[in-house]
Amino acid sequence: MATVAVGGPQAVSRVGRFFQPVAGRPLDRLPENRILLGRWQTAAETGEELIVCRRETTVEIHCHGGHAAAQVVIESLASAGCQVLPWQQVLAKTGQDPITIEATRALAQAVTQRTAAILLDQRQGALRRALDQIARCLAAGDAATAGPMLEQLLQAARWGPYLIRPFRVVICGLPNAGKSSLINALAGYPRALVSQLPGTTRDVLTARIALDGWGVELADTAGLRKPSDPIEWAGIEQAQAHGSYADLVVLVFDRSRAWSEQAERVYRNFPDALVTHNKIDLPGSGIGNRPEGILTSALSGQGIDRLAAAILRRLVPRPPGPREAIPFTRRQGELLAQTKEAVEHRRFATATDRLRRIYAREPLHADEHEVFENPP
Ligand SMILES: Nc1nc2c(ncn2[C@@H]2O[C@H](COP(=O)(O)OP(=O)(O)OP(=O)(O)O)[C@@H](O)[C@H]2O)c(=O)[nH]1
Ligand SMILES: [Mg+2]
Repeated sequence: MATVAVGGPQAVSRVGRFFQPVAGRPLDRLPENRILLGRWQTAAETGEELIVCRRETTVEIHCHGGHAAAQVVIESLASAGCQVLPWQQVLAKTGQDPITIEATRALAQAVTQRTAAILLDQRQGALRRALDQIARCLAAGDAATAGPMLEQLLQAARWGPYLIRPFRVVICGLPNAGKSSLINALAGYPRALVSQLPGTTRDVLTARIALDGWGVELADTAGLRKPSDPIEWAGIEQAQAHGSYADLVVLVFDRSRAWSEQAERVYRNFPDALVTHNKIDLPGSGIGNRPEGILTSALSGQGIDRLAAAILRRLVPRPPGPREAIPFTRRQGELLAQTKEAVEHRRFATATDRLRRIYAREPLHADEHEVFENPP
């Protein structure tokens, strides 16, 4: 669904030029706050069926969510003299407090239902309540209580970016270890190209999954070896570049092959990686001096649940509790850090000012509502 809101004294008459209610009577004679079915009639065509609802000051048009369908409605209204504004801009002018505005904006980008629920909690006051408590401590000059509360909020702020973008997990390893197969097994559908020829994956392919309600993007990479083929080499460089911006690297080794010097080198290159030994359905070549790791078979599905659980534990070691306060924009995080620093220096007036900026209803600067940034 797409929703187009039309506001202003002419809203009903402008919408009425195009909206043909099935009820037959014109829009301005139909009651407010009722869902009205009709068609969007332009000079060029009888458009699609849609729903209109008259409110006291606005008219809402709910149409098909496809870009083209919404565009027809928007363009016809523009041709009738309406000014087209993106919803973010409209939202900023509603006079709501900054957290509500930021949460509404972020909700449109929530990656999963779980992260949407967390953002909804913030919109409904979880963050505001925590800030209120801190503000009361600051008013009483109680740095001993305010300090740890601020610290806790700053810790929680690390989840903020992942409410609107997935965690990035890069799967690396030697050629033919089963990286692409493992991605397919984790995703539950064949996303990545699998073949018995080493060096099959050349570009970085990604698959989006959800682990316990957190968005996770799995990036498949070319096997890490020095090949003669320049195209493959480009893929490997990409893999390494990907590894450096990943939230987690999963290293995949072939358990049916002996632990080699090459494997050891790859392992040493990624000291923080989660290690997986794959192909456990095949006769193993012994444990050898292999590092510890999760045992999987992408083919039989053995150990895939354990791998998924291990990835989740590494990404979200302590999930936020129900209705926990989570700062979710960079602006909030920065202001909290400034508040904490001011508290540490016992500058309570500055601390109060910085804290207030996070959620004060009236913007301190005229353009403050315009400069909200999403998390990095
Ligand atoms: N027996 C067995 N075979 C597997 C397993 N995982 C992958 N394979 C096979 O190993 C071969 C290589 O698998 P891929 O998933 O393409 O391996 P890769 O690491 O992505 O390979 P490159 O992209 O070439 O680096 C394919 O023939 C797979 O079917 C497994 O757990 N058990
Ligand atoms: Mg592959």
